[in-house]
Amino acid sequence: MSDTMTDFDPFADLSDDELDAMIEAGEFPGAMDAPALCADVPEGFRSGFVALVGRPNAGKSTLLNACYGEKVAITSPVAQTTRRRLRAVVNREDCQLVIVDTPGIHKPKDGLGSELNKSALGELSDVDVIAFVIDASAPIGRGDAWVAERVAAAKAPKVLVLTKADLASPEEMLKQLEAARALVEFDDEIVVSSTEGFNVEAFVDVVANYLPEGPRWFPEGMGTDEADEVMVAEFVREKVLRHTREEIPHAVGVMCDEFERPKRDLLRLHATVYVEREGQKGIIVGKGGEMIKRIGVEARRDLERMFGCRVFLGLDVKVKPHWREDAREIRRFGYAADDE
Ligand SMILES: Nc1nc2c(ncn2[C@@H]2O[C@H](COP(=O)(O)OP(=O)(O)OP(=O)(O)O)[C@@H](O)[C@H]2O)c(=O)[nH]1
Ligand SMILES: [Mg+2]
Repeated sequence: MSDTMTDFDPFADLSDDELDAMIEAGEFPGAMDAPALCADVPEGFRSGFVALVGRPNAGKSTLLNACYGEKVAITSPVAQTTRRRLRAVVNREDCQLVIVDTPGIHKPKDGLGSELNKSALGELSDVDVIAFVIDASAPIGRGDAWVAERVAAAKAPKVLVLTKADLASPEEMLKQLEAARALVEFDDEIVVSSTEGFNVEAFVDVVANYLPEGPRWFPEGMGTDEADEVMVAEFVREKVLRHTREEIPHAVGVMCDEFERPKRDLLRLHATVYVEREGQKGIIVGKGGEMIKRIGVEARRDLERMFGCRVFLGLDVKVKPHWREDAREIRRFGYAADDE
């Protein structure tokens, strides 16, 4: 029997009469509880959900991308880059991980910040394994301790992931490991560098050890749970984060308001970049529109790679005062925790 899900039919050996008899006797399982189509996996196969949690900027989304093998989560040096939970299905021969990237957990300063925290903390009780991601190159401080308190209260096994190993010396790493071990009682630990590809596969293996044995729940081509329109908005927002600083990255919200495929190999997209003040709009538009043009070119490049076709991307910049304090606006942008 093959180990792919596509040609596995658990009822193939039954005659029509036998199938009818099963249905009459109520023994024929429904679609949801049928032996999973992907049940034909090697013995000892493990599968389940793994949450990446940690302080903002720890390197969670970069680790998700490294495991997935393609960029699906946006990343930047700005804290609170991730505003929505993102699930990506990572397939290996002996396991299937649904890796859940979460917003950095922090002391919230506004309505948006509270939603981001809620979204991340909500995952702690919903997953099979918690990977607590800590930056090896930044001192462990109150921020990590705050996350640690929440992680400690969760029941799932906990794996310490010390990342950005390429930025720390072996001595610094050892000190950091010691400090991290004091935060929570971990079941396991691993040092990785997502940008260098160091120990990424080892991370997958370590985490998989703590997953229950089970089938491949999702088809291998499953990808992520994010809608295409959201991906467009997020990739545009990433470019804004990478080219602006101080308060601007935090004041930006992006919405994709047009997603059309006039031809098979062409996408016509439009997104609006919202900021809170006129001055911020001026910076994002830039002198003679230079900045917004650059944002558009870079976002288009990523989107063409992701969707595998040509992309026309139109962008507008608009002002929406105080949207970060407005629960309705936060929800409209898709940044509300219970909206996910
Ligand atoms: N040198 C190095 N840089 C890394 C590594 N992992 C992440 N980074 C960088 O660290 C910054 C933050 O990474 P993200 O993955 O966006 O961090 P995050 O934890 O998802 O942050 P939030 O979404 O804000 O919570 C980015 O500039 C990354 O390029 C690594 O292993 N090595
Ligand atoms: Mg992130």
